[in-house]
Amino acid sequence: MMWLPCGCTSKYLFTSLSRRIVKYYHDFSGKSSNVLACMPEAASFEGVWDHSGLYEFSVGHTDSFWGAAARHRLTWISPFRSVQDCDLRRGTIRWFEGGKLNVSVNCLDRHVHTFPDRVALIWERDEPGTEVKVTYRQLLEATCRLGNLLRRHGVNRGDCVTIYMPPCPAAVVSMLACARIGAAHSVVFAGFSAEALADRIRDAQSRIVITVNQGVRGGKVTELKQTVDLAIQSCPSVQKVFVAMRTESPVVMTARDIAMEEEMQTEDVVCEPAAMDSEDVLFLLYTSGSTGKPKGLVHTQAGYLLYASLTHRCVFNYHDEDVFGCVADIGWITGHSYSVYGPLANGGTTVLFESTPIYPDPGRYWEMVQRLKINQFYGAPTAIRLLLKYGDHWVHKYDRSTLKTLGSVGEPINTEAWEWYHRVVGDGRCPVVDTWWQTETGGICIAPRPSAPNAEIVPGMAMRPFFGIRPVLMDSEGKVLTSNNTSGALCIAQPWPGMARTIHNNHQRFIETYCQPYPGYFFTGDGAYRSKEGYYQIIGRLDDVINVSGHRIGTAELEDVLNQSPMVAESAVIGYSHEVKGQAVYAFVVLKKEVDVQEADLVRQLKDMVSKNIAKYACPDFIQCVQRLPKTRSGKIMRRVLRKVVERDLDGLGDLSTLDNPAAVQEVIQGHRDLC
Ligand code: 6R9
Repeated sequence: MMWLPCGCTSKYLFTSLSRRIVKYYHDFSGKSSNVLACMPEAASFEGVWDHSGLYEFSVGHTDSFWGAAARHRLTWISPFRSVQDCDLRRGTIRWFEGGKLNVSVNCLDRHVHTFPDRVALIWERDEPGTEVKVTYRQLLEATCRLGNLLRRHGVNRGDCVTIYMPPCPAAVVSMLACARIGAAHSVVFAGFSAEALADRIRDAQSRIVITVNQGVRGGKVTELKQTVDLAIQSCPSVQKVFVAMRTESPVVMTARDIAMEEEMQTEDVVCEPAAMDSEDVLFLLYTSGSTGKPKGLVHTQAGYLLYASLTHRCVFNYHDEDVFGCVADIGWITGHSYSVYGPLANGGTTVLFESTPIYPDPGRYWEMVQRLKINQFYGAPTAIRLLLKYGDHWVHKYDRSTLKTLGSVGEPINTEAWEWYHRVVGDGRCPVVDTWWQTETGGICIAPRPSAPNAEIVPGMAMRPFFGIRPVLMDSEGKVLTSNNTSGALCIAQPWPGMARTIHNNHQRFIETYCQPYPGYFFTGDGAYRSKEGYYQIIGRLDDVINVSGHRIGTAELEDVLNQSPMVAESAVIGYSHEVKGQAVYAFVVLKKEVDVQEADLVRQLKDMVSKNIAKYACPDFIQCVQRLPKTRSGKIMRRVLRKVVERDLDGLGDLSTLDNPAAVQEVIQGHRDLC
């Protein structure tokens, strides 16, 4: 293969490329494969009669396609003048300019008019059987109350509110209340440390942070309010902390803190929605890149919402009154687009999952599917791999007959996990949709069935581009690869409404990361394979980003933390393939000369530092002390060599001629043998 992605070493991927291709056909909808089923507005497109026709139309007549979709799917305060004004070379992306709308009105008010008592949210709390249902009417009322409260505390249009909360209705209310009054939100995953939270609050310059007293997950309580207190010691911008109560445990409240639910009670249930421009900011979401600090990707109002809503409807074949179960945390883009914005824009019923796949036992997901009558289940391969180890009986115990579609996201799904998901969880009856996308793309870009319910599905492949998405593969010289059965760097050739607009406070970095590597194209950072049939399979990252259980971690970010230890002179971090997590972190550290420390103490201290500065999931599984790191003559660490050593592929070490210190490699090999 020409493109060997440096971040991706998963053995699963390479086996899946060469495996026997099995095709599955389903007719699960019971309806016809009428392409208009998920997109009635396409009736006005001349000459479109099937899925591929609609796809061709969407990429060839972009303005007509997205213009019709935007008029049909969104409720506008005033209509847009132009569909798009984009230039990928310059990194300027604008959709639906001149249009005004309010995202919370699109997610709430318009549904309250038609079905006020439909359940919008099912909060699946940590203890099974204690779920809480929230109707559209209730959600709108709470959103209005909080919108008014935020306004009363001086939050203005354009401000950015940081939300540090686990999945719960109060978190969704917080997101929608921001949208209601025109403030942007930045949801920070509640597993992040105080340091990581502080970095994000400072970057966003938030005056308000919203949190809960405590989090509850997997039977354990975490002190989230305390983490916020610690974080904001280094965040001078923060003036107020709103505290919602997840548990009954009181927390210390200072003059700066506001008891959120109590104060909301005194607010009006009507809150005038702000008339937002299509391109005003809806939210920032921080994600790791290959260099420097995490970047705050910016998503705007109309394009993002439209894209989240159409993908949710088509990719999962979501129908009115279905119960949609996305188990991602709202701190990630999957939670934003498919627990909150997509389903709510579609008037759907969406599950907010607070627990873990194995709490109180490995039957949790399927017991929940039975109890909540979930129709679409959307989860991560890492959880599937974990659960299949516990055996089929945990699945068989529960009735899963309501399931219609099974989704996968976050990382490549290996064949074994795919087969198990399909055969055991879905009883061989439900299509498995492997959905490829990113924080940057806003919504799903490649998935097996963008609309046609009977299309064939190849296991472990994301397969087909969604409407409006034109994927291309590039060779190492930056030329477009036109043939099939080839791999290359995955780019997208034309803008789409859901794509991120910029990096908060750093448009230059946006241009350098996404627009400059292949001028005129959006570079995804991933490598992909295109099969003989023209289907796409994602191989993994081409940059120094590690994907641990579907969470992105930059190697530079981790090295930065390790290098802060007074004992460490320098470090190099790589990802290696891991049976359950997909990838895991392996760190090499060079200690300072005078340091004398027991290895076990060192490892404990460094792991503590990573948990404190980033999050627990980012901790290295192995830390190896070395005298020196293999480097090129120009001083660059040869991570490729380190990766091969960890993968025990000593024959694949490749060209070592540029190596400055050949003895370093032998030493690394010996140390690795001793450690593992
Ligand atoms: C949605 C999300 C994005 C990165 C992406 C890629 C990996 C996501 C995938 C997948 C293979 C899939 N990724 N989905 N790899 N198959 N179906 O996960 O966003 O957290 O930004 O991560 O995740 O490497 O570039 P995000």
